Amino acid sequence: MRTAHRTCPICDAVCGLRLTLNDAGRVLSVKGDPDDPFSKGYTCPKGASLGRLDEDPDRLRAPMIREGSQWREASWDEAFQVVARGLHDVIETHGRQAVAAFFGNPTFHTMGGILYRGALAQALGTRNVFSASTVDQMPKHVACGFMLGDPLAISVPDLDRTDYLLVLGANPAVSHGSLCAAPDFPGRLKALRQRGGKLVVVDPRRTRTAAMADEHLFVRPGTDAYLLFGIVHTLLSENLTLIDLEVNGLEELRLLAAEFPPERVSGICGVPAQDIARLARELAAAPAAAVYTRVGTCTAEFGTAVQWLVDVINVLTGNFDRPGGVMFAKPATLELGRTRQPFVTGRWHSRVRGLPEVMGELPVATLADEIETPGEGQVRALVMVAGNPVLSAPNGPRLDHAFQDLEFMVCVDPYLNETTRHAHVILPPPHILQMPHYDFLLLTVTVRDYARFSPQILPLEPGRPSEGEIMARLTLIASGQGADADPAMLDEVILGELLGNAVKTPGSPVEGRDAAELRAALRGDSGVELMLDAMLKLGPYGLSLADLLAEPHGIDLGALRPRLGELLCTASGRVELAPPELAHDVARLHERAAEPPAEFLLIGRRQLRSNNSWLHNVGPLVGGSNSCTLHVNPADVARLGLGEQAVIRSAAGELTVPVEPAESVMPGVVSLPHGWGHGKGRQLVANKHAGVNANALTDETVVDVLSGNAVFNGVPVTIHPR
Ligand SMILES: Nc1nc2c(c(=O)[nH]1)N[C@H]1C(S)=C(S)[C@@H](COP(=O)(O)OP(=O)(O)OC[C@H]3O[C@@H](n4cnc5c(=O)[nH]c(N)nc54)[C@H](O)[C@@H]3O)O[C@H]1N2
Ligand SMILES: Nc1nc2c(c(=O)[nH]1)N[C@H]1C(S)=C(S)[C@@H](COP(=O)(O)OP(=O)(O)OC[C@H]3O[C@@H](n4cnc5c(=O)[nH]c(N)nc54)[C@H](O)[C@@H]3O)O[C@H]1N2
Ligand code: SF4
Ligand SMILES: [Mo]
Repeated sequence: MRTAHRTCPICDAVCGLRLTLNDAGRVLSVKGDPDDPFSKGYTCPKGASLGRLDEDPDRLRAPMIREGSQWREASWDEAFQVVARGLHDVIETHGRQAVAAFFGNPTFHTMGGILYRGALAQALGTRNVFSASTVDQMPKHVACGFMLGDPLAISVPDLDRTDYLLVLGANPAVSHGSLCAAPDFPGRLKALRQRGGKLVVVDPRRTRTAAMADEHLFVRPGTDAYLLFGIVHTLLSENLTLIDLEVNGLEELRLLAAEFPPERVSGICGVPAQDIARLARELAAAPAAAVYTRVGTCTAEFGTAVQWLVDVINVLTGNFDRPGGVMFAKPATLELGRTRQPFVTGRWHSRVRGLPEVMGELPVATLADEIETPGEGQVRALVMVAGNPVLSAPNGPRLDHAFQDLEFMVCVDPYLNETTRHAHVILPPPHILQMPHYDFLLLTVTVRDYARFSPQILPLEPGRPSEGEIMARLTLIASGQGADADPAMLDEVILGELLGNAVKTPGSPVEGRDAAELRAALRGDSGVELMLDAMLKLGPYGLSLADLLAEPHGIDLGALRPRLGELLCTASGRVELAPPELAHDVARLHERAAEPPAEFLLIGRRQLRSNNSWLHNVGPLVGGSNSCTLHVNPADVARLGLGEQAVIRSAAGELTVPVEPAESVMPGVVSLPHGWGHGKGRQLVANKHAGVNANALTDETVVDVLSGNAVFNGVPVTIHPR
């Protein structure tokens, strides 16, 4: 028996785990790590199942090659040869734009995924880069980009010190938080109330988070921007603002908000006018308050407008970049990707629908168009890393169909599932316990500054590449260096660039030093660890990998401190309250307000034991409350005469679903969880609990215009008895 420690890689909460293993390396138990200064022993049913998940017999052990409908295991050398040939043939015949890449959500939860994603996309040399960002948080980036100049400057609510938290479109009691890393989010919410603070939840469902709150308000799906404008209107018209930052655009904002008094927006969003005005007054009066919003409003038609107005309110009430309000984490690693160039979108456009590029990528909502539409630049090959868009992207069934037409597809994925079944080659990453772990992304959105590294717990089998090596070899193939090129070569290029830039950067801790000497001093057992060591040494705390190894439970770097001055990089040097792009988008709000509302609106729902599409193959995590049912308000069940099943139709498709009457969902709204619709892959347990694909109903032709983000909430549907 031995004990090992590791950060859970599944969701954004970064919980520390304590595992016991037997001598053969089998996991006997998984508990929260009580010595982790950030998560303090907290864990959830998914973290506790990490051993079961990792030992899943359906996890692929060797690369898989498909010939026609036949799959066979192959050696790594053969698999990379086939990838090299497949990509080469498409690039030779059709050029580099004919190759697309998709990076799914787990890419951002592994070291290999995050560290090589940029290099792989660059080596492919295509503009057809897609990621889970445009089915998730792209509106947040766009709003931060226009307001602060930096799309990565994402603030988090200062959960442990706030006196008033307004949550819209997030259910952290179930999701455990998103773009806000706060282990034991539910406990932190309880603590807020225990210290006399107030929690208000705005959601079309009475969620678990709403049940913990002082107050819950139903809002009509997709209308939060109106509600928030009503709050802004009240703050400005009642002179409740307390702006303590240099801002621009206050007068433009005042003009825009003048059109949205609470009395008007109330009829659109369904929240009583007096409640809207009261929320504004309470936010202004609280000693410290924060407004927090996530997936429920990002994946909606006015996603970017909502993210903007949330931060406008945080600024107007004097709660931006201050303790108890919303603040910015200061991660231990060098902050990459901060170019300090003015934020722009639309540097290129998608070929078929002309949708603007945002942060170097195009919207997933148009991937099927790019594959199906003939012409110069048609996508004919796909490199898919850690994604299952057949279940997770809008109109997934259309993608399911489109993938059949690809001349070549390679997936980096542990499973043969609904998406990877279309691949010609699947390259499986190692077991989770064979991977070292550091949360480059999530540690930039923590509610306390914190760092923790988890070394690999079990060794790799001889000849088995790490996820980083798989990504490096794909990158080398994409750049034309062939299937046999040494991944260490790429690591040296990346490290050389990192250090080379740092020694030339004024103010860097290594300014003027010799890059080769710095390289020689790096320590780590693999490329990803060397990169981590470098980024820690270039980071603001002067830490190293050795320092993190010496503290296996993680290091608390303290409560968040104000740091907007370091991040703000708008051309004006001020926080932009009414950036022209966002002000312009307000016209869309006026247009939509004039349209008659749909009879039913579909929204999503996350389930405690799920994580998007990929945990349904673990026995203890499926069944019972974790089933794919349509929540319908009992009044609507009675009015429509629904029985056990209903037929639900949208502009995109139709499904027959089991009905679960639920008081928690507001009348006129129905809720279906995503990530289900299994049955076509090799996942025995998931196939027995198949459910239906919610994204057969979501419409890929509708996006949040500024960000290109998919719309999963507020989808007009009709419901019929079956
Ligand atoms: N209707 C609706 N649709 C939604 C949402 C919604 O709320 N409603 N939410 C959206 C959101 S927020 C997101 S983030 C997306 C997620 O959508 P995707 O990014 O497509 O992610 P998943 O569906 O979770 O699929 C993850 C894939 O990664 C594989 N995988 C798991 N671990 C690893 C690993 O360590 N390495 C590699 N290489 N692969 C791994 C899994 O087997 C699976 O195939 O779904 C979106 N889709
Ligand atoms: N258990 C579990 N945890 C997860 C995941 C999972 O699949 N399962 N996925 C992970 C991922 S990838 C992410 S991005 C995060 C997301 O984490 P959260 O952002 O907390 O996502 P949800 O739990 O989907 O909460 C969204 C809420 O928005 C509500 N909503 C829907 N439409 C609207 C609207 O128009 N207005 C308002 N105000 N509310 C609306 C929904 O009812 C729901 O309660 O969760 C992560 N954690
Ligand atoms: S809350 Fe998230 S990070 Fe924590 S144990 Fe559960 S799945 Fe893992
Ligand atoms: Mo997500």
